[in-house]
Amino acid sequence: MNFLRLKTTECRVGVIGLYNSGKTVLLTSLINHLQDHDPDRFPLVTKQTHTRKFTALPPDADWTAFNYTGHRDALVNHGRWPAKTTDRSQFVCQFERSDWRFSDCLLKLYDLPGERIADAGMLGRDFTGWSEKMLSLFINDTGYRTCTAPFLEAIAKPKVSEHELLQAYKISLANLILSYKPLISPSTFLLDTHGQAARPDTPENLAKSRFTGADADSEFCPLPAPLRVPGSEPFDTFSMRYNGYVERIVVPTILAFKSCTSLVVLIDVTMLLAGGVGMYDDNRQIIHDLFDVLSPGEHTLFGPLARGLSKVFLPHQWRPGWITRLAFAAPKMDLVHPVDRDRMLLLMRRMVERLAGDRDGLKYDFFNLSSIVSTKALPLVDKSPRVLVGVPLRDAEGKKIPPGPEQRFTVSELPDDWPMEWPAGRFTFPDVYPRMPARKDYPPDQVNVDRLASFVIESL
Ligand SMILES: Nc1nc2c(ncn2[C@@H]2O[C@H](COP(=O)(O)OP(=O)(O)OP(=O)(O)O)[C@@H](O)[C@H]2O)c(=O)[nH]1
Ligand SMILES: [Mg+2]
Repeated sequence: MNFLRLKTTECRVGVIGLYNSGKTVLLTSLINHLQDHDPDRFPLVTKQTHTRKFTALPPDADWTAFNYTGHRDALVNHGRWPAKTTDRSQFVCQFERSDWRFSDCLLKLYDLPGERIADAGMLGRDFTGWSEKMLSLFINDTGYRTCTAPFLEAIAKPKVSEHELLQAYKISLANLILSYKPLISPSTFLLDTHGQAARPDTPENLAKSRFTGADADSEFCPLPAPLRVPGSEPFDTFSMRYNGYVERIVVPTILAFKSCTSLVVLIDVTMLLAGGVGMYDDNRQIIHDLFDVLSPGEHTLFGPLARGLSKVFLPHQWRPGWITRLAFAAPKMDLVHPVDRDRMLLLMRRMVERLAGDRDGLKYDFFNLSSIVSTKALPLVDKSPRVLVGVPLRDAEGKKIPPGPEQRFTVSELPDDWPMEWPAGRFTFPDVYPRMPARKDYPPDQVNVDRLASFVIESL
């Protein structure tokens, strides 16, 4: 350590977002750029900022290591995107920055499987509170009412068995998945505790092969008021299983993000447009639930002054933590034509700005970004379609195909504002294979990941 660098500033940055929204790819690109830093290609605040002595460290005791090497290897040597995340993980590194003269940076980055954030509404609620929340959603929203009809019919019966209830709930969850609704809770129905994700199938088969709980012996589902009588079944059993699920799965995955100093919330505008209005509504609801739980913003007990003092005088592991910086990021900008990229930012702002604006003491900003630029765009002539060039990941039927030569393909025009209603499939942004330089110390082309990093890796 340089003798002038008397202390360490610890930055804990959590990345959250729906499944497939680009969290792991973003973290992989970010780590690559910090490790093999080139200020011209990745300016941290300015092009004059140099980093040195980058060291990867082991994760904290109760965390799985973020598989940076594996993810980068998949990209470089196999031309594949990183595998889907199946468990929460952490990447820890330490480095010096030329613009932080008296402190080095201990950076902790957090990743999770996107499915788990649908369980955020369980935190701070007992089984009764969660049941009420879910049922009010199912009853009051037309999209939900349709998908969950089997369950709503089952709970309306004068006499219904535990098995019937669970079966009807599982069919309803399967209907929600097939209607592109990401609010699937308990999330183990979509991604089980062994990291196995549900595969596309009929509702009946999904109900047979998946569990609404941690495993076959701990299933539960919401119960209506007449069935929530303490001392009766299935209320007592479901309450106990629910509490066990929250303690074992939800608390360790989601509550860890509460102690982050900065949070990156990925809003995959391309996925929301492609998925339809139901997916948009659910993503907004999930972020709302997450904000209730993670409460980003300055805590009244410690104002900005106390926070500043604690950073200067306390050893880093003693400093109180809370989220003071929030970055909303729209990823996969390279799947949108350049003429629409400002609209991408605007759509994200329209969707979530109120949620952040209502919080005191929170510094927030918006970024549209490409973690790994994997397309080129053809210029737009008059009213011609928007054409990109890249290596397609799927054929016309949506089936995955091996990498081939680059091809031209069209992508949708982005609207000026979210439509009042839109079906799944009206907008399309086809997936492509990643374009990743094979040279190990040459990080991928990115757009705005540098600006995002400058914002969330906070100095004094
Ligand atoms: N073109 C392009 N596609 C991207 C980019 N980032 C992510 N993707 C696409 O999005 C997919 C999902 O990215 P991940 O980073 O694995 O998503 P995730 O949020 O970690 O998903 P879970 O692990 O399921 O929670 C990738 O397989 C790519 O197809 C990007 O910068 N450009
Ligand atoms: Mg992931």
